[in-house]
Amino acid sequence: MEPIRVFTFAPGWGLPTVGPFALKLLAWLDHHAIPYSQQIENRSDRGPMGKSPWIEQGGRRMGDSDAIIRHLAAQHGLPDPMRCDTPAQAANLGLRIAFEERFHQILEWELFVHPEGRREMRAMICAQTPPLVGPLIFASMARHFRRQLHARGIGRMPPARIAQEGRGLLDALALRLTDGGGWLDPDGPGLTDFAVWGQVAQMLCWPMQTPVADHAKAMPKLRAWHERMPKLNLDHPPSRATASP
Ligand SMILES: N[C@@H](CCC(=O)N[C@@H](CS)C(=O)NCC(=O)O)C(=O)O
Repeated sequence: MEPIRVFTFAPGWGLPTVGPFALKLLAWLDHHAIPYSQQIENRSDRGPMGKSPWIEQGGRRMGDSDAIIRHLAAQHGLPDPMRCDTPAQAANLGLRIAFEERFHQILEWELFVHPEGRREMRAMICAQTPPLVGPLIFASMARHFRRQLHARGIGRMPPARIAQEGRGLLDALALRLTDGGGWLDPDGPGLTDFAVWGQVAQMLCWPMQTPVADHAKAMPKLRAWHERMPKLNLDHPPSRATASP
C-alpha cells in the first residue's frame, strides 16, 4: 500500500497539532494502527480544499477529514465509520455536527477574537515565521476568521452569549460522558470520540484564560475523558513539508 502523508498544522500546547480536524484524523489513524507520516504545513490554502488537514497517497491528494477517514477505512477493510443505521449512531452524528460546526466556530472566536486568544495566537505565529512577517500573517488570519465568523452569524453575537453557548455545549457533552470510563462510541473510542475530542482538546491544553476553555478545564468528567484518550503515536516526529502545488 502506498505510504500516507498527513499534512497538518504544527504541534502546540503539548498536542501533536493545533488543528482540531487533524487531531481527529491522527487519533483515528493511530487507533487503527494505520501507518502515516505527519507533515507540518501551516498554510491550509495549499491543501486540495483550502482547508487543513489533507493527505497525499500515491500522487493523490484528498481533503476533508471525514472523506479521508471514509476512504482509508474502505482501503483497510474497516466498516464505514460514518454509517448511521441506529438511533445511537444518529445521536452521535448530531453530536459530531454540533461540535465540528458550531463549537468549532466558538473555538475560532476564542482564538482569533477574544483578546487572550489573539495574544497567544499572535505569539505562536510570530514564533513560527520569519521576523516582521509574523505580525502581518497574524493580522491577515485574524481578519479572515473575523469575516468568516461574522458571515456565519456567531461573530455578531455578544461575547457573553457566545460563551454561554459554548459552555452549554460542553455541559451537554458531559451528560454523555460517564464517571467510570466509557466512550461516546458504544464499542470503545471511535469516530465520535475522536471528532469531538479534536474540538475540545486545545481548550483543555492551552494556557490562556478564555471563558469556554476555563469552563472545559473545570469539568472533571471532560478532563478524565481527555486523559483516557489513547495517546497519539508520536514515534514519527513530524517533518516540515512543502505541499505539492
Ligand atoms: N470539514 C473539514 C474542515 C477543516 C477545517 O475547517 N480546517 C480548518 C482548520 S481547523 C481550516 O483549514 N481553516 C482555514 C480556513 O477556514 O481558511 C474537515 O473535516 O477537514
